[in-house]
Amino acid sequence: MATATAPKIYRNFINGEWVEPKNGKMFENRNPANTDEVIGLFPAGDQRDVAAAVEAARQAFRSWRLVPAPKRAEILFRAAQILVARKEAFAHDMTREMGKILDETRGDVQEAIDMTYYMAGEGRRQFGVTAPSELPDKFAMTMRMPIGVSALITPWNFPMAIPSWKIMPSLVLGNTIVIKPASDTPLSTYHLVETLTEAGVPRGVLNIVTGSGHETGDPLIRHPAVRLVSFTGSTEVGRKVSEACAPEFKHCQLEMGGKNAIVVLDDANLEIAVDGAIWGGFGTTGQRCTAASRVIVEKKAYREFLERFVARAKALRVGNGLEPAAEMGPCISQSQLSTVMEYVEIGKAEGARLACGGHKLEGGPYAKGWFHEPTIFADCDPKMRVAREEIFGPVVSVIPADSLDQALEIACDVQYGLSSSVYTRNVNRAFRAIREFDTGIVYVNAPTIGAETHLPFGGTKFTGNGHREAAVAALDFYSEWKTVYVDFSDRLQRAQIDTGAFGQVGRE
Ligand code: UN1
Repeated sequence: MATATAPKIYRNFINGEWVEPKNGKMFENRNPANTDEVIGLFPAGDQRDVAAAVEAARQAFRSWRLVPAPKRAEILFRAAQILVARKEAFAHDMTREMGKILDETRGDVQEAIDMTYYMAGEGRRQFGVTAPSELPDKFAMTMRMPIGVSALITPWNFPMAIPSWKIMPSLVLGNTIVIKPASDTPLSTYHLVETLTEAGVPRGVLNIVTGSGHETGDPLIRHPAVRLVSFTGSTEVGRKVSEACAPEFKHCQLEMGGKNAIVVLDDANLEIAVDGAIWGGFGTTGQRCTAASRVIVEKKAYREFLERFVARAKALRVGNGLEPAAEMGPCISQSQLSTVMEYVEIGKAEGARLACGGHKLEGGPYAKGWFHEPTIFADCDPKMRVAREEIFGPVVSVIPADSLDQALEIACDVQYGLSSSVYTRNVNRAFRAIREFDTGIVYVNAPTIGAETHLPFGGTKFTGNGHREAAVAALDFYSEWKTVYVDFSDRLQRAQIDTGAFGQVGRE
């Protein structure tokens, strides 16, 4: 396919230098709204590039870990300021490579700004605890230690925000990094790495390597010098990452799939429930792990909710995300569009009622992109595959429920547990839902998307492996606690055994 100008060539960033991959191979990054447009050529590296990047990070760790955390944080502050200044340009580039509309890519860059400022603040807040020892003239305290080289594997749906969730806590705690961004959206991660480098991150501390999961991601997480792996992506790949980390007990944090539900109760304000279902289901073309891909509606509200929801979905303007009128962009790739189309067929075959959409968009402004109509399946049975499996596209399944209890049971009866939502004006029912939802994030009267950076992010069951990103929670993943006892008694004192001058309280 033709392009007007020669595409820009990007390189890996290893040990402070922009370098070509050892094998000289490159891959294309194309605009999913207009596949004639090549955003750039990026290195299709292999394990040799990975090895060089890990070695740079290993060397750099020796000095970076000794830089005082408040000084590391100052670099993050500067980086956040640069991101603010370049927000519009970075958002524009992100829409070109990822497809989501400009409002959303501005939000993605803003989320990176928020996380960078937040973690910069943490540089002066790496508090441990001090505690009295049970023995006299003895003191105890805890402090955070960096872990070493961290390998970060990031997805294409939040190409700057999610890398920032992982890079910022890792850096401020004194770890060094090799990041491998998704091949569909490497440019936004480049922008972030460049920004941090400009802000003063020393050579070798932050390295970026692009390429396929097989050729670069896999050797990266398996490299013996990597001590920590953070991965966001599918549950299927997450399991492999987990298995690869297990033999060497690498710290491993996984953020995986979702099948998030909005529960609309009879007493809900239906207008805001519909607003929420539209934004939660079709925002980012449904390509969020937090997407509201199910809406469970109590029976008295069912007909009216569905009617309004379908009318709004039909009216959504699909188009190139750079156009101000567009409300929903394309799918990220041909294969993602094919997955969506396959699920439409699956839904129809299993008897879900196609209430709107169901086709890919063709011709005119859609001719060169991976566009699909906003699609709603109505009257779904919770056992249907479209109501249980993550589709990661603009497809929402609406499921009727007889009662609050049944709605909550349906909501929890999937393998994932990321986000959930309830629309109600009854405080008792809201608190019952908050308690019963088996997810890491719960919203009341708001959709399942929209997490903020100063609160923990993550999910239960097949969504995660017990860790949380963002907020103070991230600090616990990117550091180890060191517990320190200082005995200034000038004699041997035995914990649990020597009771000393303080008697026998509570002992036989
Ligand atoms: C994701 O979909 O992987 O809460 C992340 C949200 C965003 C982050 C989504 N702040 O929807």
